[in-house]
Amino acid sequence: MQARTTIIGGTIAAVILLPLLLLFAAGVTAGGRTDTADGKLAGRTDNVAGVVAEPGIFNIELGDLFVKPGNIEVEPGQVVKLNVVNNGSVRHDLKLEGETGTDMLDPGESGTIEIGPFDGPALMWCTIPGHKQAGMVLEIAVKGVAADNGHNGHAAAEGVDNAAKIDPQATPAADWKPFDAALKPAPGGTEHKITMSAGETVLEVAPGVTQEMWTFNGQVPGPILRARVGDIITLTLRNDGKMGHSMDFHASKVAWNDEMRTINPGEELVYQFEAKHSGIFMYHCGTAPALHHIGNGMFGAIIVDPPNLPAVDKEFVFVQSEFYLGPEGEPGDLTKMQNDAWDIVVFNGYHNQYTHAPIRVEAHERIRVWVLDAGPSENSSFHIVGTIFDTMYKEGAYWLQPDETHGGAQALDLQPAQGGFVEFTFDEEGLYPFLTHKFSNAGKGAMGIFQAGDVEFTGGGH
Ligand SMILES: [Cu+2]
Repeated sequence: MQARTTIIGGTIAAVILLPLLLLFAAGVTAGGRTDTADGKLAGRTDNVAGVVAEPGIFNIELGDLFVKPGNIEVEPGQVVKLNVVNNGSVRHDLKLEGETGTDMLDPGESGTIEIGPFDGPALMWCTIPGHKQAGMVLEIAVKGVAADNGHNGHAAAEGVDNAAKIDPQATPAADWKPFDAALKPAPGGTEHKITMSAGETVLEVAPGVTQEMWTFNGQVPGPILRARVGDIITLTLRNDGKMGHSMDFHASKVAWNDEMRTINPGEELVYQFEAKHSGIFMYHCGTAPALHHIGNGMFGAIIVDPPNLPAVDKEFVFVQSEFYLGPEGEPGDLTKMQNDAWDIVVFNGYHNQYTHAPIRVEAHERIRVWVLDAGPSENSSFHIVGTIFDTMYKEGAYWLQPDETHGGAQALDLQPAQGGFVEFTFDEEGLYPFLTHKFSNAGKGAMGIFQAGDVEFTGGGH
């Protein structure tokens, strides 16, 4: 009987959780666009989602992340009524050409709108960023009017590359400040109260190129946190943005449906955990499509020091990520994210950041560099030209420490959401480039320079 109970429990859990998990992963699938056949079928057989008997009235269901039916056909010149219900677990709306339509609907909420008349095809979509690209689109066709006459604008827009462009020769403005890679020791005490603000912030990602990044505390990466094994972290996350956001600390062991839940604009949650394991851990927003939120900058690192971590002269942290540029000043492109088509790869959120602002150290200093690969989808092979790592720590374990074998490591290899550190010295004064040794990415902005000693730096290293 015990076994049977367990199986039933598991089945129930699967039934409840599967839709939620699909939502969590929705960013990596082609999206939930309901096809024509499904829409028509729903219209004939289903009074919840589809066409009801009365002419000009349509029942439309919004879900995570779909609109059902995905298309309707209206009479020419007809004003139609849409009864829209949000059956999803996060907020959605449905607006004609993204402008007029329903209010933002909470889960379970519904609204009725009148739109039209139409003389040609039109599109409605959910205006929560990323949801349209994930498939939350309602296509409106007009009887007797060809669907493919260009009024639509949809297919045309997809074919145009209006993404912001990187100029590899450009240099930052005089008032530009690099992300400070220097790492401070963990703060004293064993309890750390942290407040973070989730939101959207237009940031420069390369000289003269800005994107609307989705951020923790308005920066990419988010704040670098540091603690010791056994410390208690209490985060208050406030959503100051215009869409739902959430937090997922990889350094924590907590229930996904509680601490990691999405909060709406204006809401707060408290996320408390004990740092039970050491390492450098990613944190990120997990709100659907998580790919879009991470790919658009909502990540950071928390370092939990291994016990007895030796003192060094200098410590730095680099968070590697890829960006998928949208139009200037707008969010990153979810379709590119789904296709692994990144435009730039960066350390600490800025194209070639530390070639523009080399990191000053001294020869013979012992240096520790922590590296996190935040992805969302690309690996890192962290290498420094001109030195060898005598210590390498990756994903909670030492891979290499100095001993009589004189072992040396040349690259710290990381997959997305993995991290570690390396230790080394520079034996001569001079310049030491660092990069991901996946060279195509080094050429896309994942490069920087250590300047050891008082040497002249003329810039660029070309
Ligand atoms: Cu988010």
